[in-house]
Amino acid sequence: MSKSLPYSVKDVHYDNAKFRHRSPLKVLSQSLLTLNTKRNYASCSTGKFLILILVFGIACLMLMGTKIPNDSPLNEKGKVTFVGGLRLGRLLRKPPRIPPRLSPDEGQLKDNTTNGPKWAARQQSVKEAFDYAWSGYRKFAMGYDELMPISQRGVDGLGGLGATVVDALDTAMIMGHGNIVSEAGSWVEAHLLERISQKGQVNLFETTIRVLGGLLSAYHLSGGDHGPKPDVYLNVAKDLADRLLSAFNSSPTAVPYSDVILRESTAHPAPGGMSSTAEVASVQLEFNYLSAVSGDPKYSTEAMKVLAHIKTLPKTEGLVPIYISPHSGEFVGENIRLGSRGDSYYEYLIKVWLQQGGKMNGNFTYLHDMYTEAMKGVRHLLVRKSIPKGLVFVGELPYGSKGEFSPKMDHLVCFLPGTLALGATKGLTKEKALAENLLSFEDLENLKLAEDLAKACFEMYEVTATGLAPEIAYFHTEEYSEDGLEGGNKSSVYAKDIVIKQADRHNLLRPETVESLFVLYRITKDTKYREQGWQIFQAFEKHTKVKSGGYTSLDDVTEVPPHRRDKMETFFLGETLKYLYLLFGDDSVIPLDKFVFNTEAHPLPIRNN
Ligand code: DMJ
Repeated sequence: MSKSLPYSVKDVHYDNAKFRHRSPLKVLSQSLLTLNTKRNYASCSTGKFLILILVFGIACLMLMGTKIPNDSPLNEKGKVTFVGGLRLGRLLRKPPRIPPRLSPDEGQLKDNTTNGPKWAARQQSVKEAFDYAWSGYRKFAMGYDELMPISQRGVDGLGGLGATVVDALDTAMIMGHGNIVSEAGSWVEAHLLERISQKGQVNLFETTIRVLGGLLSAYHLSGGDHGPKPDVYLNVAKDLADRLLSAFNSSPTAVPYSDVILRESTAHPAPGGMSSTAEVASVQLEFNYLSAVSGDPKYSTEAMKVLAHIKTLPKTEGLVPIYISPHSGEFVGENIRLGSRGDSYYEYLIKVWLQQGGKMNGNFTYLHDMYTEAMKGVRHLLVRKSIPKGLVFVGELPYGSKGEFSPKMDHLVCFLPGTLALGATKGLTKEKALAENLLSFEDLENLKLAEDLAKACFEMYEVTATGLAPEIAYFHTEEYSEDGLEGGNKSSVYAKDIVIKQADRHNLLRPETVESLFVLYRITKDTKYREQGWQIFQAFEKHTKVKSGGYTSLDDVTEVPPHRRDKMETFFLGETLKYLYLLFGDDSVIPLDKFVFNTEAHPLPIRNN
């Protein structure tokens, strides 16, 4: 972990005590203290006398008050209740702010075996893998979007903004890779502004989540002791976002066009005219944060119009089609799925709400409502169990809720366990959220689904010969079966439950499963998620590492040795290795109740309360 991460110096002021329960006595004494020190109300003796009488009166009430019928001091929710339904705790619970500190349970976690030498060594292996991936990229492809590790050259598949450099930058910062931070940061400083002013077409979503998100996260995390000063990242981010804004300004509705010509600051729709729902609804974390740190509201205003507009559109139990028209502003078609083109719409509903302060900020309650309804819809319409062994998976409705159910699940859907768990506990550990009575029925349902789905996602790896997941899996159900399409690992208990079609057997080094394992580990503290992550990491090491440098995508995960593709996706450095590194490390690094990760794994701080 880089010592230079300035968690406390930018724009985050944490209140670890936000949700902590306190005894009424402690609250009383703290309130009294606060009155004394902060307001000086009690500087005259009459004031002190009055406060003493008040305290005495309240204490009597607490001791003698008529309790709810069964004579128990606690009602069924564990809260003290008095005559007339008056909850004194509520009156008194205006605790003074106390300095951030770890609660006793968090303190214990720091020095128990969860961070012993085994996990430190595994984390170090991930750091070395990142170094290896970066060295390959630097050697053959520096400044290109992606490395083609087999042909040992670079390729610009994302518009030519050096996407790997920016995607990798904050991972290097989090890992404390000073040299890589210097190399990547210096490249950004020397080249990126010029590139942005010269390049042509880029996709609004991809450029926002990878490049803008990467720059903003680097701005937040950078201490400036390696690479350029943090403001360099911010200035480039502003220049880029100013051009990307044309996607919003050119559209006749609140729904932005999908493509931007950077050098002209103009925008146009994708061929076919439609935008993807996930794409237009997954730029808000980045634009909001840019507005917060630049002081210019225009970025946030434009981006949030999209979500406010989608709120007004008709949905199917909270679920939405994967296409939306920037011309009419309406959804197009009936195809509902949480895989490609649908996924991060659901992710950003809850994450934007969290970013804006969650319950503390009433302006965004609609996002939480949309999320809650959508997850109910997922549980009702999309969740099924496979046969014979009963894996819980999320399928698709290609023709809407009246059409046939498809038991197809993209690997992309594996972001969902992490999002569900995060949405349930708001980034706290499950233990803490339970102890503090913070989980609603919905939250508990979602947490359970998160754990079940994470199992299906992990088994998508376990069931193949390489130990790596295919891009898409189908699940065997009463209505759907296909023989002879197994993953190649005969010893897997779920060999019969998971069907992998020929065309879907590739692996692009995607992050979604390890992302969910990371979030679930942080929230449940169940080490099985770490062990699963380690198993996946070892499979990447074994089958995707390229001798001359870097890692590569694969054509077919069901055969050994697998036929290799020739691409190292930027998200392998931006997401996959970052989540693995965090999974094996200390929980206090990028804590989940203080940061939200954008959909490309770039952490952005949660707004101050
Ligand atoms: C990433 O670019 C993002 O996570 C996006 O939301 C979905 N796909 C890739 C990684 O698989």
